[in-house]
Amino acid sequence: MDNSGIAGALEEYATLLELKGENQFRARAYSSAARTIRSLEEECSSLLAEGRFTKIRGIGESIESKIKELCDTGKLKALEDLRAAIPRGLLELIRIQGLGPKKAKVLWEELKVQSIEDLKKACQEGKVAVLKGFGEKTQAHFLEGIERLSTTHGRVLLAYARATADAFVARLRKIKAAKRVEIAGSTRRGKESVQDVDVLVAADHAEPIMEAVRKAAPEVIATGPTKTSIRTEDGLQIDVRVVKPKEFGAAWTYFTGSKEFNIAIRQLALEKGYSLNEYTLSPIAGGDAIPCPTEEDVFRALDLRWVPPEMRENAGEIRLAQEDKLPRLVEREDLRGVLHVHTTESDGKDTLEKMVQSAIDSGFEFVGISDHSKAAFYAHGLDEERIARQAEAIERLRSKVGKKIRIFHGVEADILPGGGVDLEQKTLESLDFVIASIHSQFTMEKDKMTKRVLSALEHPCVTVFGHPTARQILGREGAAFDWEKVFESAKKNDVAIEINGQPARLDADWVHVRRARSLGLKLMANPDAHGVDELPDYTENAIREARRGWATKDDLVNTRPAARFAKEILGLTS
Ligand code: DGT
Ligand code: CA
Ligand code: ZN
Repeated sequence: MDNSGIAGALEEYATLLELKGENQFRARAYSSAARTIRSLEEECSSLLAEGRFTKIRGIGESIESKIKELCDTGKLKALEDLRAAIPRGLLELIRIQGLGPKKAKVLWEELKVQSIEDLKKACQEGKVAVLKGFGEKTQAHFLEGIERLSTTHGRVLLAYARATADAFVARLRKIKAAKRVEIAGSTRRGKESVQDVDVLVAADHAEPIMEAVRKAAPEVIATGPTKTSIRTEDGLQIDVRVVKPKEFGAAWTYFTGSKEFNIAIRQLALEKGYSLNEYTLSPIAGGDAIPCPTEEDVFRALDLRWVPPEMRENAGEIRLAQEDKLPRLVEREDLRGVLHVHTTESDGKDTLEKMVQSAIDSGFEFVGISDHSKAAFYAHGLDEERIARQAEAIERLRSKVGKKIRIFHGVEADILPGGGVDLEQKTLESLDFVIASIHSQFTMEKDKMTKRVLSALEHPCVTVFGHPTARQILGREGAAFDWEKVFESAKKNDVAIEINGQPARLDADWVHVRRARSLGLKLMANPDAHGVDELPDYTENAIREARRGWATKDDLVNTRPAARFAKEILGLTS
């Protein structure tokens, strides 16, 4: 048995020991031995043969004898005994976030829970909440965790992957041997959900990087001379590869993908007499590989303009790069302001004053406040009277902030299931803008849903169609309606299509952004922030999705200066 097989067996043994309720230190000794073995340069068998094993820290005689058994026979009796004694389902259970071996053991003993199905049932019957040390909150978390496992197949939201990836990359950048550390893969392309994070390192010597990566991780999935895969505390897989500095550009292009993009440019390379693989670009006729320390080196050799990662989907961008006709994608700095900001009046976490201050801190010239309307009762939505009072509060704040920022007062009104928008006409007319969004009955039949949406877009007060698909990434499918009819109506009625930056929304999605843009519709990137911590990040998310949809500065209406925005988009006279 090779090292990775041995490490895997020891890891499983450690988990099963814990599930059995063995001394924690004993269990930990096995999982730490597993980690050590994964990082070994030599095979266990040769270390054993030369009697050098016990010199390795953390591996005592009893662990050594188990390693020997695995090496010699490919099996471990003690492990097989444990497997027979402990239900397999418990190993599944601990894949749920926040559910470790200790809790799994209690669930098994107290409630006879042996599988995820059992746990789900026990939670639904409220049996978990009453267990000592569990409680309502834990029970709810378990249900959420089960839901996630079953619907996401291990994918996570981009924003979540990015946060983990950024922190990890910042750590690696501190290593002296690392000349360059960058994120690649779907995370770099800004895909809405991510399976695993790919990180690329340029270094002359890989080993110090690999060692640091192994040490940084609570779990090493696999490790070799130039590639190590780890799992972070929150369950995300990160693949780290080390390449030589002169290979970095070719490797970064390759591991950024997408796969479809790679296949297309490899074909292009062939036509130009090159072979392009993971690490190198070399002439087919023979001779040395062309050094490609940067991506530009690769693109230049192929007579291509450098393609922004968000566009690399082989969806027409390569032709544009050949013809030097790539759109100049919008950037965060192009934005002059955002609408769609909630406050504590409805379901926001921060006050009006704080949210406006956050917009000022983000460097915006204008901000639009839009709390929920009354139909969103679960979000403490505002009725006509409360909106009038909010108008007074905003007026007071305006005189306080003066020229620092222009504050628009709007609302995020529900598109009612029967058509039309929530709130009386008079109230809607009194506001600077109205975002119309679907917040209920998402699964209406297509014809009905189309009518419902059109009725809102035709309303004279509606300025923006908020999170149009109403999807929840990795959760709920988008609403079904006739997009072409909806786009036609948005154009006719001069309604902007929102690109909502909430991590689970990114809505409109890039496919519909591209279509809207090609039809010449107005687009608007909004954070849909419910707190000051969300405003900057969610704005970035919206911009990234806009870029995936090829949007330029001119496509987004909130790149206009405040006065022009007020006049041209909101129709305000002063
Ligand atoms: P993910 O992880 O499913 O969210 O998506 P990616 O795009 O990160 O995919 P991943 O991690 O499997 O691979 C990273 C990149 O490596 C991918 O974007 C392109 C490249 N790649 C992977 N497999 C292949 C392949 O079979 N052919 C080619 N040409 N490139 C590949
Ligand atoms: Ca990946
Ligand atoms: Zn909403």
